[in-house]
Amino acid sequence: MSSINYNDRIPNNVDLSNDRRLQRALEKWQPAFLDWWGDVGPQVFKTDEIYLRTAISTEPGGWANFGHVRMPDYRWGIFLSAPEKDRTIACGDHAGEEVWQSVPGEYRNILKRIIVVQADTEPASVEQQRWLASTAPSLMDARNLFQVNVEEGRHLWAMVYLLQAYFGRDGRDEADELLARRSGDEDKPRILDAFNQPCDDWLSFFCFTMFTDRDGKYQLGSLAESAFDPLSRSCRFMLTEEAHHLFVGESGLERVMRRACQLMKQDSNEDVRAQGGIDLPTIQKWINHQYAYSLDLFGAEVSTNAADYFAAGIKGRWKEAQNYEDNNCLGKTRTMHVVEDGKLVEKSLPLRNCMNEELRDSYAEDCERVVRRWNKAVKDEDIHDFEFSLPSTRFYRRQGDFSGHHFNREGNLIDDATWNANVTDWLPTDDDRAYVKSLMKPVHEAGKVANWIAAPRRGIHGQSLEFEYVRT
Ligand code: BYC
Repeated sequence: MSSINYNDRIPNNVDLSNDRRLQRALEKWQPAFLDWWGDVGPQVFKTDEIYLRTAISTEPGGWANFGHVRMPDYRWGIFLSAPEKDRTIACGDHAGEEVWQSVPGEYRNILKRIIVVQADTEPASVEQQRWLASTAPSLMDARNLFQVNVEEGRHLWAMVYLLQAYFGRDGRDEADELLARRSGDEDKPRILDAFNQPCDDWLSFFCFTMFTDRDGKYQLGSLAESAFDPLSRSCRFMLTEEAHHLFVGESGLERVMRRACQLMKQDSNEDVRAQGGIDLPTIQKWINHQYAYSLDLFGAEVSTNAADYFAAGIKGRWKEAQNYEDNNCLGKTRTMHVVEDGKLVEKSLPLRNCMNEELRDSYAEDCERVVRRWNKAVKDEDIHDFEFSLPSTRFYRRQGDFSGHHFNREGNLIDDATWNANVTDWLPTDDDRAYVKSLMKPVHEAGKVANWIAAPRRGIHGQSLEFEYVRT
């Protein structure tokens, strides 16, 4: 099951050639996908050879092959992790029962909805990032961007396979719609807010891969616990690819931070901007912004949808089967902050209704771990009077229970006047954005790196920084 058939027009390990109907449907979708890629995928180095990894197996270790590929020739395929023997449902009312190999009628709509939402984010992010390579700070960074993009394309394939294989005509229609919506489009936007925001500077890209791709990690992790086994197996393999995306974000931001520290020391007034870098407080503002947008992607704090998904066994918590003893949670409660009569108060609520918040907690802890690593890097660079921190999960939210109110970075409820007096210290201003944009000049020469970012410590797959990551 784990070996991939590369002779098929669509590489796969799902025995596609034995399901002629599905194969035909996917082969019909394939040229539409390639047209979409040409229209709104990467618009720079479009047909040059990029040093990319391609999945060739789903075995842990040795699953990827590295080589130069023109992006339109990338072999996007359908790969599911090997089935887990005797896997049972991880959570909810059916916990312990055998997992589903087909879609139960009563859960068809919610499963389809979740798969469509997940699927929609994948092409959206490619669209958001389509011009970024024109200002890449190095060719290795351009290559990393393209690696992320082709794999988001493959994740779209993973979800489109599920839609077409398990949801009949509806699924085929949804697959077409996924290529029709556009990030930021007024009439046909992408489904979730964070995927309609522009991503047109590299600080935003690194924040996106650090924080928004990390939401992806947690959502995929929660779907990897799903009772619908083909969804679980798709997500398990997607998570393998996702790890590199998070590395791109975390290490990219760390390089911008290190460079800021180095430039601080070079300037007699510690003025990083005077030296053409991005100062630490500006980086913190970008972090505040993207973290808040990414927290929104977990849904409302108190959600009957989330309770229903958990009860059905469709979404679990992070590592549900491994980390939690009580996988039913009926009758359990948790304390949540809610705004009542203009005050922030604690309230005890049924745990099943708080499942979005449970997942958001796991995500926030993971982000905190990265912030600790960044602060260590700042100290390593001999700067001792600045520390990065994450704002409260209530800060600057536009979805969920806190979206109608203002909170400061510590999570205290504040009035409009206090918000207005401080917002320029907390979030990027137009001037900050214009400044960061002014630094976005391409460095498209092998081995060179822009002034505002430190060189990476290592190249990709054992190659040096001088390696020809993009062959024009
Ligand atoms: N924007 O009860 P709630 C990734 C809507 S990223 C707009 O909380 P639910 C990636 C919601 O639809 C991971 N609308 O809803 C990263 C609902 O509307 P309806 C993507 C929002 O269903 C980087 C209403 O508000 N994967 O992979 O519990 C690059 C009530 O909310 C938003 C998934 O998201 C929002 N942010 O929670 C590439 C997993 N939030 O139905 C890729 C699949 C909520 O009442 N999705 N709403 O009209 C889900 O599990 C859930 O749909 C959500 C929402 C967690 C997103």
